[in-house]
Amino acid sequence: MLLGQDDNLLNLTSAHLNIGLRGIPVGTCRTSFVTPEKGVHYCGYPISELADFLPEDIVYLLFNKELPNPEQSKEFVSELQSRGEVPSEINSILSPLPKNGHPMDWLSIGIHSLGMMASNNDWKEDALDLIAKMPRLLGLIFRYREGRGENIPEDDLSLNLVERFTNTLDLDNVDRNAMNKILSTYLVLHMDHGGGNLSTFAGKAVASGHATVYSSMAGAMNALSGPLHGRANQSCFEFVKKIGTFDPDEVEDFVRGELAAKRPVFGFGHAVLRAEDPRATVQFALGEKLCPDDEYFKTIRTLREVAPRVLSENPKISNPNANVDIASGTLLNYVGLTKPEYYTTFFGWARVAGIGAQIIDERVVMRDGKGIPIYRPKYIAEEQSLRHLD
Ligand code: HAX
Repeated sequence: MLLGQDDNLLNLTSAHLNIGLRGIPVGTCRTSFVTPEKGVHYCGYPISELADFLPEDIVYLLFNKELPNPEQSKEFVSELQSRGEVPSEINSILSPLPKNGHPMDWLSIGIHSLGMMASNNDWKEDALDLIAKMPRLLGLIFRYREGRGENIPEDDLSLNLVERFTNTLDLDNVDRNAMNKILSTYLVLHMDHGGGNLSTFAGKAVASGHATVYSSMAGAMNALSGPLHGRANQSCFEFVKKIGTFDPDEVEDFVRGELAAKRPVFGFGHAVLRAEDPRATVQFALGEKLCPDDEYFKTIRTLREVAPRVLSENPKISNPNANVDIASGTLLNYVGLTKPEYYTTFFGWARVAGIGAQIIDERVVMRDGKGIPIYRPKYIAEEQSLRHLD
């Protein structure tokens, strides 16, 4: 069945309905694209070439569509520092929130609250301000949620984004340099992933009605919090912990057991990629340098050898290789960020950059600066809803 004159041009049929818009083109994206072999590219650069950059440089890239030179990089770091102050009123909002609430719900409330206190009602100003305030907000969320609301260090605005977070968190007995390195890489790898992933799409859709960047981003974070989307990284590390061995035969038995029980083998497979995700490759290389003898790292090293072979036996599985989530939890855990329920908040922190840049593109750049109109996809009336027309 064709759906009408305009739809005819796109060869749309009823098979395209009620499938979550999968594969249906709805727009263009200026910040990133994903290819089956090399994964995500930011402004044309394959992600594998960007992994070691400072997160601030990649924010600059996503906003300006070119990498900064050393002077621009320095200036941009200072610009974000000057935007970083978080109003102290946020403390009394976060402190009474339910401690057993999911950190992603805290993050959404935190961003929304910042919007009420700090929005300038300007797309770019708000997007950059929010990026600059995220490290402190996230650090405060960790502290209040864990009952560590006393003696929080001042936000040191002379530090970079990642350092401001670890300074606020102020954990004892951790290697702060290793934590900063893992978080920097994590942020760069997760900042953007095309225009149609659920959280990015949701954020841009909310912004299309001219809600503020803060409200749009809170909506995006709610979308990201679902177990089928961003929260998969939490499940993935919980899965790795459950395996409890790095012996290849035992790991293979475990993988086969999960498949027989119709449970996913977390950390493997992808909707678009048809090779190992380069973001996984980068994190494995980092792990080999930092923590080759860590118990969980040994497990994922074995899993990386065993699972693709076992998953390949099922021809339905389009990509049996490792995805981005396989190693990130293991690395975060190794540097002292041991609670998987927080892992999606790091994902959210990173995505604020990509979603913010895409919101600006859609609001003030595209269509010769006119911006994209309010989102309004078409839904076809079902017979039931037409019943009273006759
Ligand atoms: N374990 C078990 N079954 C898997 C699988 C895996 N790792 N990967 C694919 N399959 C199954 C699918 O569930 C699907 O089964 P049905 O036909 O019964 O529905 C079939 O193989 C075909 O799937 P596909 O076309 O290869 O892949 P999809 O686009 O449907 O799914 C997923 C992609 C990532 C959701 C899937 O590979 C999966 O569930 N992986 C495990 C969970 C996981 O690691 N999630 C994190 C994803 C990270 C990410 O995308 N970041 O952006």
